[in-house]
Parts: sequence; C-alpha cells; structure tokens
Amino acid sequence: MITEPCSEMVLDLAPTPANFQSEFLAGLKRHPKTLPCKFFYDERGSSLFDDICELEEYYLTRTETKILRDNVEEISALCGSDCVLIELGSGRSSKTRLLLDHLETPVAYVPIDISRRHLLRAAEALNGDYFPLQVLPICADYNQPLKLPIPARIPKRKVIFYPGSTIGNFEPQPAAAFLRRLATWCQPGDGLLIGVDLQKSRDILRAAYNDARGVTAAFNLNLLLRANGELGASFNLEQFRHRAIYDEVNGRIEMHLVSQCRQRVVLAGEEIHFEKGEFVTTEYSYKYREEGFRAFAGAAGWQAQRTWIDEGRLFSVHYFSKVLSQ
Ligand code: AVJ
Repeated sequence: MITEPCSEMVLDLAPTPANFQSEFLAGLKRHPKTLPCKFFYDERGSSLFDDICELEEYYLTRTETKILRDNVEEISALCGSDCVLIELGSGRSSKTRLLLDHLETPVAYVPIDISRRHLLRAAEALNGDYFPLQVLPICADYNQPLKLPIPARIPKRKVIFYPGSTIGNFEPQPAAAFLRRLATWCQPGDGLLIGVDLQKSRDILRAAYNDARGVTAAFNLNLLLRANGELGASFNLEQFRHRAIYDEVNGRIEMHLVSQCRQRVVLAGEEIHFEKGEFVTTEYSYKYREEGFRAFAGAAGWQAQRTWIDEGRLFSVHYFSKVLSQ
C-alpha cells in the first residue's frame, strides 16, 4: 500500500475566522460571560498547552501516559488486530505512539484536531515512522458533523481514542450527548479508549491549574491575545487575571479571566462592558469518580470492559465497547 504525503491528505473542516468572531462575540454577550475552550488552541495556545503538560503540578499527562505504558499489552489485546484508531484532539499524538508501537497490524490512524499545524506535523512524522500504516488526518472541531474517511484496507474494529480527560470540558449533559454521538460512529464491538481525570483533594487540583510558573495563566490569557490579533479586539492583558477554582459540589475546575477594573473592550465594532471583578468563564474541567464515569458512559451506549488507575489514584483510563443493541 502506498501512503501519500499528509499535507495533501488533510481533510480541512477547521472553524473559519468568521466562526471565531461570531462565537467569541456571542460568548461575551452572554450573562455570565463565557468563551468556548476550543479557541485556546491556536498556534501559540497549542504550544502553551504542550508546556502545561510538562509542568510538575500538571499530573494529568504524565499519569495518563504511565497508565497507558504500564498496560499497553492489555489495551492492545482489547483493540485486537487490524483496527482503525481514531483520535480526538490528537495534538502531537505523543500518547498514540505508545499504542501504535504495540497494536497488531493497525489499518489506519485518523487523528482529528482543531490545530492544523500541530496536526500536520504529527501526522507527517507518524506517516514516516509507521509505514505502511495509513494516516488520515482531519483538521476539524470534532463537535461539528464529521464524515470519517474509509481506509484502503478493511478494518476489523474501530477504536476511538479520547485521551487527556478532554471529556471533562463538557458539562455532564453535553458530555453524555457527545458519548452517544461517538457511539453512532461505531458498530457493536467497536471500542472507546478514554482518559478521565479523577476527583481528588482540592489542593492537588488547584495547583494543577494554577502553576507556579504561570504557564496556565498565559494559556488562559492567550484567548484575549488571540482576539486582539485575529478580531482586532482591544483587550488590555494587564487588566485581566487568570483564576482557577475547584467547585467541589460539581466536581469541576473552572477557569476564569477576571477583569481588574471597570472597563470596556471593543470587538468587531461592538462594545463589551466589564465590571471590576466580573469574569469570563473560559473552561470547565470536570473530574469524575471511577464508578461514576463507568455508569455515565454506560447510559450513553458504552459497556465498560476495563478500567486502569495509577497507584496514586489520580487518573483513570477506561476501555468501553459499544453495546450490542440500543
Ligand atoms: C486538555 C482540556 C483536558 O482541562 O486539564 C489544562 C486543558 N486547561 N490546563 C484540562 C487545560 C488548563 C485540559 N484539557
């Protein structure tokens, strides 16, 4: 089988600048103000996120990677031979390499990411390193309707890989709807390998989202910088602060950008007012309990097969199969 160069293979369904402008503006006109977290991931935001993953305080990435590494044999056995691996929010695909190194004759890898350059770079490298694996990247917001490519060789099973606890960015109802939507992509017996952050002491959680070096703050504030650059907005970055709090009742981290004074900002010809202390919610990051998540996904069409958790009980990785009848 011959694989073509990836740059010509990317299916580009990325949000347009017009999407960015209308969603950004709509978010700031809401009460309370909110912005969708998918807009974090422009070129700079994606690199800042890579830096977050290396932080001492941000235990998520290294813990999930260790869980995957320690259990890769069992995971590969569950995926079986000749699967197509579909990854949501693939970024640099670094965790994927662990899987690809062990999967038995995988048919294709379909990385889906909103950040085009990141996606391309990763896909090109994998294409070379894992030949003759077919790499079929899609640049898209995976919340939007999406057609999956058909690999040249017929796979035995589809496995959706959704690492990083990104499911935590959804509020519970949309999260359930999203899991149900993933199930519609699949046939009975297809798999979902998903990383989910666990509820734990607030100190550990708070530190993970308020790192000492201020990388998370820069990541959060980058949204405003991006609006200045791409939408000609007039945010003064000195007048907004990053804040992350843990809401124990809802089991979620909330990231805010807090206005330091009463001010107005011009954006796409419109004025947006901020009171002193008013904040924009930029991200939720829900944390689950082991059992809770299994039941949650179970109600959305996925049958729990196996859960792996690190010794410190920081993070969980689950393998689900699409249920036979729904
Ligand atoms: C990749 C969305 C799961 O919620 O932990 C990291 C993003 N935000 N630090 C998370 C993030 C602040 C991350 N997710």
